[in-house]
Amino acid sequence: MRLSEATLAEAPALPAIEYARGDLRPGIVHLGLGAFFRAHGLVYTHRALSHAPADEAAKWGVVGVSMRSATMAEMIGPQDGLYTVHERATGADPVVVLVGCLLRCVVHARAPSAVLDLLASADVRIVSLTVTEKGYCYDPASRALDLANVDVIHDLDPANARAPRSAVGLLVLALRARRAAGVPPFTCLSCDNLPHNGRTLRGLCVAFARALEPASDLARWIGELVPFPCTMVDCIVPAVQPADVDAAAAPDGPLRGVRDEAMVMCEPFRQWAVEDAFGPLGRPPWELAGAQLVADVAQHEALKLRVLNACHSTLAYVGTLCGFETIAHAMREPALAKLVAALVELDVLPALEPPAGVDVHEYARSTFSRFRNELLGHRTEQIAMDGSQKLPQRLLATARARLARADAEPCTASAEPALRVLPLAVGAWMAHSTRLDADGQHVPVRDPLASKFAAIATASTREPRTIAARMLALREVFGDDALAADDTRFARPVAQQLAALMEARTPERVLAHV
Ligand code: CS2
Repeated sequence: MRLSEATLAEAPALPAIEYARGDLRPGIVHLGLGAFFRAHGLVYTHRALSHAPADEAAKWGVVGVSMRSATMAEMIGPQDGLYTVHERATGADPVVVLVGCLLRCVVHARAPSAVLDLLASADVRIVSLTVTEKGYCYDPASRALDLANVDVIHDLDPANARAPRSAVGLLVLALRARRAAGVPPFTCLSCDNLPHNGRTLRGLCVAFARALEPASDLARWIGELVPFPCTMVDCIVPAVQPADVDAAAAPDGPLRGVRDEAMVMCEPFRQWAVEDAFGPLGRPPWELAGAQLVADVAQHEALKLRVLNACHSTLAYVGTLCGFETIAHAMREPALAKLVAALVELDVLPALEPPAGVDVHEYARSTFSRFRNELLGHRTEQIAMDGSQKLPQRLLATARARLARADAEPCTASAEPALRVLPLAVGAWMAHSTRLDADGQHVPVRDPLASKFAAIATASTREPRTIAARMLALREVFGDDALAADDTRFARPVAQQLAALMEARTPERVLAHV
């Protein structure tokens, strides 16, 4: 039996939905309806509506938008927008959440003008995004709009004003239409793992508007009057495998014979720190679901990106080179558990200002405990994806902060190197990105810079210092400030780690090096 409105009554295992789905209006449009938002933002919204007065709840139905792929729409359409979230943790009973606030999922690439018209509707109060780092069409090092990006070029062409491809182009063209129609602007809510994600998104939209209409005041209007709150999002959400869907639908599975093709699996933990700056159109009462509405998310965000995400990426690259397929498997290896603990204690925390009242050592312990959740099967290769877009905020920001602090405190300079573990993490990313298989072919990586990695990997020389120098020369990742040129404290230690990892050749010897 497939999950749908019609079968709900016959699905006793599923929890009841506490609000009237039929009354929901599309108050939120979400761009990038992937597993993460289904497990995170939609669960917060679902739980908030479950506790809100009926008239308030009715304002906050959600329409999901897949920018290109039809997969999500094909999964969620026959289910009338219904899907389940399966929270799993080692040693805990599984918890199933039936989410009812998703109204439908549309495929933007199939009907961009219909999505533009939807965003122009006065019902729409918030447009949220999880389009992943590469979906912002920016330079990862500077976070400036990439005007050479093919989708940006396409969307700036007036002939394509009704068919934007990029999220930034869609937002600006929709805001322009609302302004022309006298409809107040929606709030743009980034829920991606970017530093200062709201400010970054505002800067991208202003830059796009300035390029679109250099002579008008559209860019000023967007910069001054459109709300772009920052958020910090946290929940570990592995990709769902077909076997997970089968197991959940089994007669003795958590859905007792009901099949949910759009299910997501995640850990029980989730955190959402949201800058409470939404303008007159308001927001759902997410605090009723445990979200933290704060004045400034910067320290929450820095802690999460530089502790949790930095350790995730380190385990992804070092763990893959050591032959571990999942984060939990990697964390079972004492040397790797010690490695990430040392990264946090020696490199990250000395250069981090944590949120007031947060015990950063407990935060790290809790993070590592979450990583050990064997029931998630969170694959190292999934996290290794798009490293060029992730490294700047996860590892390089810590390198810059640590070296700046060392420069500011020369009198306390110790004999120990300023960066103790971080060069190995960056070297492992370089080794993972430029691997060759037994036939001397570049091992493909999923990254916007994959072709550049392949060119570096297959160039005439495999001399580690040359590979390191060419990777460090990637301005999109390392920018053009002093970091990549800091030979003594950064470039040379990274190259030395890369050389050791390349020399190791086998997972066992990589582990021995770590
Ligand atoms: C992961 C994140 O895939 C990745 O890059 O590090 O998706 C991570 O699982 C989340 O940020 C956890 O909140």
